[in-house]
Amino acid sequence: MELCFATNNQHKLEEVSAQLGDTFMLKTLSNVGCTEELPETSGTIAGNSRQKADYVWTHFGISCFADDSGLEVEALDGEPGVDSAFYSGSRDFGKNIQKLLANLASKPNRKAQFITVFTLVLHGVEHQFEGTIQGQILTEPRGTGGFGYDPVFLPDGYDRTFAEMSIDEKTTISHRSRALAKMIAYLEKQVIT
Ligand code: ITT
Repeated sequence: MELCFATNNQHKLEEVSAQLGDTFMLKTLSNVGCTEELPETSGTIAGNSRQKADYVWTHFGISCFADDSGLEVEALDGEPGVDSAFYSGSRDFGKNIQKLLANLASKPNRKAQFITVFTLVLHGVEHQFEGTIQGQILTEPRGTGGFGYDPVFLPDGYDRTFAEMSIDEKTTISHRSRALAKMIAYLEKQVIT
C-alpha cells in the first residue's frame, strides 16, 4: 500500500522509515509533487496534525499521514507544546534549547513529556494515534544525534538522552514510535480484513 508521509522534517522521515521498514510504500511530499509549506495554524498538536494530513489528501488525493509533535514541560504549564518548533521565534534547535533552559533555570521540577499525534487519512477516512514518553529536562545538552530537544531530554529509566541514542534505540521507546506502532497495528488490520 502507498502512503505519503506529510512532513518536511527529514529527522521524522528517518525515524519513521527505520520503524516501518518495507511494510508500506512510503512516499515523501516531493514524491507526490507537494512543495509548499503545510498549514499548522490550529493552535493544538492534534489539530495541526489533522490540518497537515487533510491538506495532502485534499490537494493530492493520496492516502497519507502527518505527525505533529511537541515537548510539554510541567513547570512551564505545558510549554513549549504546540510552539515547540518555533519556541525561540525561529526553527533553530540550539536557540530553542537555550530558551527552554533559561526558562527552567530557577525551577526544581524538570519533568516533561514528548507527545506525537499522527493523523492517518486512509482513502479519505481519518484516524488519530497518540504516543507519549515521560522524562526529565537536563541542565545542559548531551549528545549529537537526533534533533530538536533530544540533547536535553532524558527519558525516564534511561541514563542517556535521545541525542545519545542511535535512531534504532530512540525508535524502540519514543513518543513517535509509540504513536506509529498504534497506526501500524490499525493499518495491518485494515489490509487483512
Ligand atoms: P513537519 O510539520 O513538517 O512534520 P516540524 O519540524 O515542523 O515538521 P512539528 O510541527 O511537529 O514538526 O514541530 C515539532 C517540533 O518539536 C520539532 O521541530 C522539534 O523542535 C520538536 N520535536 C518533535 N519531535 C521531537 C523529537 O522526537 N525529538 C526532539 N524534538 C522533537
